[in-house]
Amino acid sequence: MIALITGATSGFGYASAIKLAELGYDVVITGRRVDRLAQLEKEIAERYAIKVKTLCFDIRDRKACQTAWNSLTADWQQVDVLLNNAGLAAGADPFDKADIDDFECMIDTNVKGLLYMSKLVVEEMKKRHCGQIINLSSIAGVEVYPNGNIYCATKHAVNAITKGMRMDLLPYGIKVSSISPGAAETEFSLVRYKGDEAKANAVYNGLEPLVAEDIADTVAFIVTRPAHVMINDILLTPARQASSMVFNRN
Ligand code: NDP
Ligand code: 8X3
Repeated sequence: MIALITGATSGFGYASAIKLAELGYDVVITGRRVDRLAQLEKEIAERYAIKVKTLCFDIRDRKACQTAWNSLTADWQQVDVLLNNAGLAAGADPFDKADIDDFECMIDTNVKGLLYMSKLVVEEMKKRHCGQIINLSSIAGVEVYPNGNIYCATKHAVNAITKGMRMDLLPYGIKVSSISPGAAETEFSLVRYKGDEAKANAVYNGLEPLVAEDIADTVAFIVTRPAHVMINDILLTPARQASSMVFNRN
């Protein structure tokens, strides 16, 4: 069994790669930070008797996705689980003040990158008439919140893509699921606020946020369902979060 995890250098992807290795999957781990890929490869190799392949590329670059995919041998291309996780929020500003470069970065990563990888992997899954795709959506794909504008739009797009894929890939026995987390403490907010630690930490003030392992556990739940069960979506929040905007902070 092989799992390909995009965005495995941090947060949900990193924890999910470890969890999938623990479940016995050989893992293909991807991201732009080569040092982090090496660190994860070492950590997995030390703990689990499975194989690891690292692919370092920018998912916004369609040719780079193709080149990375082509670098895998035919054996490694037999991916059973594709975790489309790489993504980000860039900025949290009102639409009129937000940076259009940030809009493009989010659309290119969260939507187009997910499509590039899915197209490559699906061709192989179709041949084998099986496979499972899990897309990282968000509570932001369910509810729009102020200053969330284009990030929310990308996650709404992920939900539409997930539903469309689920219908169109049904004849090929490919299951398509999504996971929609609320506030989870990873590098997400540090990236969103461009390194401003005070702003990033404030997101989780008075909450016990989700942690990456909560999402990894959700991934594990989805991939360990019996063959006749397809999880459509799992939305999970911290116990102190009831919607995108409703929190009960300490
Ligand atoms: P992190 O910032 O911790 O991890 C993001 C991962 O995405 C990194 O491995 C990063 O790798 C990768 N990535 C980002 N841009 C690119 C790119 N251009 N090319 C390749 N890889 C890229 O965040 P999370 O783990 O929290 O986020 C994972 C997913 O979950 C995202 O899609 C996010 O939108 C979603 N999500 C997060 C929530 C949260 O509160 N944390 C809640 C709901 C959804 P590298 O920088 O090495 O390229
Ligand atoms: C990340 C969670 O609420 O910041 O997708 O959009 S939120």
